[in-house]
Amino acid sequence: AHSYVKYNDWANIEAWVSSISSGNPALISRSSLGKTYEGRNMHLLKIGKNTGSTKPAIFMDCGIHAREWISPAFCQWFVQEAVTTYGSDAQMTSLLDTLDIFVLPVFNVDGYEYSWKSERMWRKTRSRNSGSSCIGTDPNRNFDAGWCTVGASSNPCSDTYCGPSVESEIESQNVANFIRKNKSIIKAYLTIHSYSQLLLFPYSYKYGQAKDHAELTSVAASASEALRSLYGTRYTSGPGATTIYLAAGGSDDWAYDLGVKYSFTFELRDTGRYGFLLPESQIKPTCEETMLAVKYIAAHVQKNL
Ligand code: 0X9
Ligand code: ZN
Ligand code: ZN
Repeated sequence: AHSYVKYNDWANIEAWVSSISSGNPALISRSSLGKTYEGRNMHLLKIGKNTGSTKPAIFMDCGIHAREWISPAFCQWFVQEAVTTYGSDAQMTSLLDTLDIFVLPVFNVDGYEYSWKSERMWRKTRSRNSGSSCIGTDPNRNFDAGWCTVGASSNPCSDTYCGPSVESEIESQNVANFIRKNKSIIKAYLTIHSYSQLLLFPYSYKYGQAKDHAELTSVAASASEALRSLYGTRYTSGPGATTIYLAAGGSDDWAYDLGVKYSFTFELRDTGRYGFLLPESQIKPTCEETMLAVKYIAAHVQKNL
């Protein structure tokens, strides 16, 4: 059965998508971005008060990388927190009255399922590679942002394989197509990973500063401070290239260069003690503290509409 304080497999997440949507028809509508390589549905939830007209929006995805289980757990937590605090929490209410938040609970569904059923440390998609017996592409090296120039591999057996071409993965295509189509309303792009306790913004494919560097630096620092205020968890924030490493083809850089100014990558808990195997006892505190950072960013977006 589904639980917010446990890691949920894909069957439980799909059941949750249905129940949370049907249980909150005034705030949630569901759709699909399309199918994955293996034919699973990329369920998308839109959370927001229906105003009868098109609202500006924030797009957030979780589970680009299969083994980062805390990430989908956060997307589920976020949706639940949004619907249960709407009407009582002034900030959440105002947010959902003004903005729609698109949540993709699991981006790399095939990989996620594989990490449950076969190989816990799987990262990539599950697509076949011609001329190789190695499986999968790193979806976060597959976007059109300096594609495969740096910090990515052209070897299909590598965990950071960039794929045979830009957006070769159907999952990347589905996400990129949706964001391109809704480019005029999407004001922020948030992508949730683990681990390392970082809040990153463009660029990662080059050392050059983003034109919004000053604003992004200050938003990321304040969001990290908000996160830390709950349990003292320390985050480092900064451009990807100088904060972790140069790595091209990421969704954050791609969204930013498309024109989505507020583009952030979260690397959730921890800093390596458990790494990807973060104990379930940390799901609740991790999600609660991350809510504060996401809400800070969302409030900043709202203020700057
Ligand atoms: O390397 C990544 O894709 C991310 N780290 S992870 O350990 N979750 O794999 C960081 C992504 C930062 N952004 C870009 N490289 N564009
Ligand atoms: Zn990741
Ligand atoms: Zn809460």
